[in-house]
Amino acid sequence: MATIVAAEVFVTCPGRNYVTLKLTTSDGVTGIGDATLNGRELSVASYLSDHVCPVLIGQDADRIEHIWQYLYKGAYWRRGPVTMTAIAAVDVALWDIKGKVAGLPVYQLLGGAARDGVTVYGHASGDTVPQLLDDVQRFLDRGFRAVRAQAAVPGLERVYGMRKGDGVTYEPADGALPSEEDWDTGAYLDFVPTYMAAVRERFGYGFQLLHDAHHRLSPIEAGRLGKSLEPYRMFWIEDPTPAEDQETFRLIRQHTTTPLAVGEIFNSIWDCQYLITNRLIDYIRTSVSHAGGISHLRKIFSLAELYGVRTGSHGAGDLSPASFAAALHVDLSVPNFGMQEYMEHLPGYEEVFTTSWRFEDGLMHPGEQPGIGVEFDEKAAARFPYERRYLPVNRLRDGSVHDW
Ligand code: GCO
Ligand code: MG
Repeated sequence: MATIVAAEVFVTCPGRNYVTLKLTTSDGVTGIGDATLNGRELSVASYLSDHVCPVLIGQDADRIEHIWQYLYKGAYWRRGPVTMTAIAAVDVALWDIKGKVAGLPVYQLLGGAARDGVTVYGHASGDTVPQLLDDVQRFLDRGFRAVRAQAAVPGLERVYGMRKGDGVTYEPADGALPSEEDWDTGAYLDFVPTYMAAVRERFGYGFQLLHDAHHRLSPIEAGRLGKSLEPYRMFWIEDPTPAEDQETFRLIRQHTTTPLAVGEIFNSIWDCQYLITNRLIDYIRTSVSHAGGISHLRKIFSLAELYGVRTGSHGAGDLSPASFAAALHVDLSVPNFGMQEYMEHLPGYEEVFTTSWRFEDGLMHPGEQPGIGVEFDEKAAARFPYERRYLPVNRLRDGSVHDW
């Protein structure tokens, strides 16, 4: 039996903050898991190093499900983003170790590849419609089969989803205190259909088109957005409402056939149960690192499979490469995979993380390296100390705080 002999937490900022858990076994095998919670990184780092790492020492590293249950039930205080991100990091690190011990990539341990590759969508954005169209072109030129389109809304200063400057990667967290964005739902609802029309007019229907409403709409507004986008045959609209009141999805469903994807801020199967079992969404879009790791995500996806709901793993750049790789292993192996976000990471990550995934012809593959296929260089990480950064706060024109 190999026991866990070391559990270490690293917080590093190569371009953006990432929290990484590294476990070492008595056989000298190491595994890593992502514990990054954007804008709240240190709370998970503390949860792990102050409360989880001490109880891991001496546990049998082979018993992934047992350790998951020990951390979930044993803490008494359940669920929530901090707890579930910490448990996810342990879970992924243990799957990484199991893969290395077996000499197999994790997707093989999950049943093998159910498809040749994982369809991913890229993030196109623009301050103007012509800029957005150029950006969509850039992704299509790179071979992407699916593109998310977001454009700045005329009259609003700063809107979710816009890349800054010439950077290739969108990054919402900035500022040592929260920056501010402004919002006007009416202007947004009028504008989005005009640029989706422009995208389809220029590029046609030979690729999948997606959009993220980022929790800003009421149910009836979400119904209106979905209806107005029907001519452009969206693959999905994502997070139309904050999804706290899940019964309201019935209202959205009554008004539109545009598919719905929800779940990036959900943390457990209990957050997903109602939407899935009532068939109120088309894609469950939870993440490996915020929903309890590979073990728990697989349960969510299996529940979804029973109800004809497909998967749509969250893959923002604020989930570290360890998290993204873990998602690819799950995506490749589950029967009901739908679509994986590939936001890409801010330049700088490759100084700290070595990855083995590959992108070819619009599909991604996690690679054949044993474990999750990501290595973490802790010496390099030490060169990039933590920098406090926040996600923005969003306000309506009258100054009230709105969902971001
Ligand atoms: C997405 C997400 C992200 C989040 C980010 C917050 O669809 O990728 O909405 O852009 O805003 O993960 O940290
Ligand atoms: Mg989103």
